Amino acid sequence: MFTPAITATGVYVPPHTITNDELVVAFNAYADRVNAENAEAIAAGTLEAIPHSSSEFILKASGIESRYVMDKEGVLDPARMYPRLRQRSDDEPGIMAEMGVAACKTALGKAGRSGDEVDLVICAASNMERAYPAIAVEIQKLIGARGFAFDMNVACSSATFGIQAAADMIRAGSVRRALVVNPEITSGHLEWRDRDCHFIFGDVATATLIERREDAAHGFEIRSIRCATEFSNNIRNNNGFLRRNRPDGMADRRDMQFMQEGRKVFKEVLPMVSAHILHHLGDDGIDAGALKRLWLHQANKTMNDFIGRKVLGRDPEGNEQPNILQEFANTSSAGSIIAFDRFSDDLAPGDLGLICSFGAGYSVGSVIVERF
Ligand code: CO8
Repeated sequence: MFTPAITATGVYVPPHTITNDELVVAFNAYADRVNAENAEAIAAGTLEAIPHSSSEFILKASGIESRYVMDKEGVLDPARMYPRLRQRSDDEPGIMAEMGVAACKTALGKAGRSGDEVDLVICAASNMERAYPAIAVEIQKLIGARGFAFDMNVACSSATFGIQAAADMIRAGSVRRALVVNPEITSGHLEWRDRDCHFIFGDVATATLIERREDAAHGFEIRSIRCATEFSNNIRNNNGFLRRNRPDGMADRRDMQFMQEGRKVFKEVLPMVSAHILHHLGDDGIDAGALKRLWLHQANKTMNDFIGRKVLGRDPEGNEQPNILQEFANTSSAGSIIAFDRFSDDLAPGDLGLICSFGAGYSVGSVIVERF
């Protein structure tokens, strides 16, 4: 048996930023336009007018100030409200692979490794741009990796579940060096025309390099990993390969994009995640007070404040539980890895930390790491 370790991470940041104010201007223009088109029905009381969104609400309800996107113009066009992403030919790298490769190259560069030293690539994300061939196999080819590659989807928990799969294979000796890649184009499956959620998500790609501890001079030893799932319809997207078989075929249906019961998610996921982390720590004989850092999933600031308080038994201080959601919004599986990437260099050998992601499924994954 070998000991797996995270030896580097990489983050690819998309080229465009959308602030809350820009988003709200576009949404309100869309709402005014639809309301004007339906003025008669609204006046007759057969249709409800779409209310305006507000930057104040977004910041207060979520802590989000801006988000990165692969295309800004299409998202902010009130007549469109989704990204304009060029259709690539089958001979060009796909957009997810391209974002993922950029994150992989950063991670490999930090660790002083080359692509041909990698023998497993897992592309773990909340949506894939095509059914097959796997995005991971395309990334494997583009970085010149050996071995094998596959895709997996556990929504927001994809990164930690991917780390578990890779770490277990490294532990068992079936692979030596793995990249877990999380290219998230959430702008493609967010419903930008829905006031309740139009502000939640952003695009990004992250990559996590996992090696045998003995192969690296420094990094974070993976002490243990715990994953759990419990079925819920409260975060759901019904799009899929059976779409054209439905009675209304390719109709513009709300349930073909991200849907959630935000309040219920809040209420149900918070106790599930806090209990999950505390059980994981308890099983490993680690006192929460020994944790130097919590790198949590980045969905909502109030949610993270609550989990931090529940786990540590007090308000987190300084950078104990860093948030990046104010800059990136919710980037689904990538959020906790961005936080880890940005806020882990200062930890000293022997320091313990915990990466935790949670979301649709429901799903929750936690990784206890120790700096060396
Ligand atoms: N502007 C102004 N007012 C608004 C807006 C808006 N944009 N939106 C809602 N309001 C109003 C509502 O109408 C409501 O008014 P009233 O009280 O009169 O009914 C009031 O504001 C309060 O609304 P809410 O109760 O909905 O507001 P909350 O305080 O609950 O905040 C949140 C909403 C931010 C969505 C919050 O509930 C939340 O963060 N919930 C948890 C979210 C979460 O963690 N989800 C996880 C999903 S991520 C995941 O698993 C990955 C899925 C795959 C990725 C998909 C990518 C697209």
